[in-house]
Amino acid sequence: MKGSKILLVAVIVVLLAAMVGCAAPAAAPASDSTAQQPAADTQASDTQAQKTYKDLVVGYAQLGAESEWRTANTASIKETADELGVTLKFSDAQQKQENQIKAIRSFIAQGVDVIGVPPVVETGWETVFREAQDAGIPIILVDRRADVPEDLYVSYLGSDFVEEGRKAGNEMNKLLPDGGKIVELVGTVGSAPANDRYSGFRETVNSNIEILDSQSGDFTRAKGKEVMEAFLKKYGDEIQGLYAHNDDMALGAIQAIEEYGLKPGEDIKIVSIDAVRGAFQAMIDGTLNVTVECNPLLGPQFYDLALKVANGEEVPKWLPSAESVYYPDNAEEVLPTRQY
Ligand code: GZL
Repeated sequence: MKGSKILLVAVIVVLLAAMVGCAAPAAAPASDSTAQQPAADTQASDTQAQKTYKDLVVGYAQLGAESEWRTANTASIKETADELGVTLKFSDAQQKQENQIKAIRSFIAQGVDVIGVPPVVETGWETVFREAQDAGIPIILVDRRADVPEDLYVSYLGSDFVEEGRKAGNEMNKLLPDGGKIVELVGTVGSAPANDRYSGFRETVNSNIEILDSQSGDFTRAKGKEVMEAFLKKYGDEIQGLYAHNDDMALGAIQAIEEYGLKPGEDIKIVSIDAVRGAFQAMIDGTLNVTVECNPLLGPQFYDLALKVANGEEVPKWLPSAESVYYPDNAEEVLPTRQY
């Protein structure tokens, strides 16, 4: 009798507990590590793991301020961070790799979520990129590639420089259909854009176009002028064309050609790359014949990538920029629309 009474009381207690909803979730056996947490807790932990732009901290190790292109790239990175509410730690390496490496180490020490870097040259990055990997901080290559194992960076956001070189070669062929002799102003020695624009151009330029000389102007206007002065001193009016790896060097060379007494854009046909505002003005002035676009406004795409990476989402290994080619015939109409 007594036993059945106890059983009856136990049944009533369980039924009462179930009715007032206070039954605790079934405790998982200690050994079962995959036990489902209550829905509410699971949702809470997922939400806590997901970052938003406002709690994203990014380090950007900018390479320098050597060109109009770089100035526009820096503006895009900084302005977009402000618009999105991202905490940006920014450094300018004055085109020195050791300064970029120092900046990356500083970002690692500060424990940023993601590091963005446009490597000034292709080589010499494996050690510091591995330090970032060991610290669990993903690297996004922006603008320029680095010659490192693919597992050391999560994605590359930037142009196809080889294709830009191919486009430049095709444009030079159109400007010198019967062939001719040209000189080349190369970008920063060892940089991905210089290496790739050099090789891409040679894939498409016609064999009746002879490259008399090829020297680096380090992507700057001043150096571009200086090297063009030396070319003119050595080859004079033998030069019929110039291939410049960026508009800043082309604009410096235009100054040198005018000071020498020849007409840039007429006596010497000029093909350049970037499509900065200064290039459009030169095409309006008739001193530049064509510019191949290379887009520096990478801020929005960069932070979209950075947030996805910080939240552990899959991203493409390469996100190529969409780019065009611009000519004098509509330069006046297009110039007001250009953002850089
Ligand atoms: C290309 C970029 C180059 C530009 C130059 O993506 O790295 O560096 O073409 C700039 O103007 O200095």
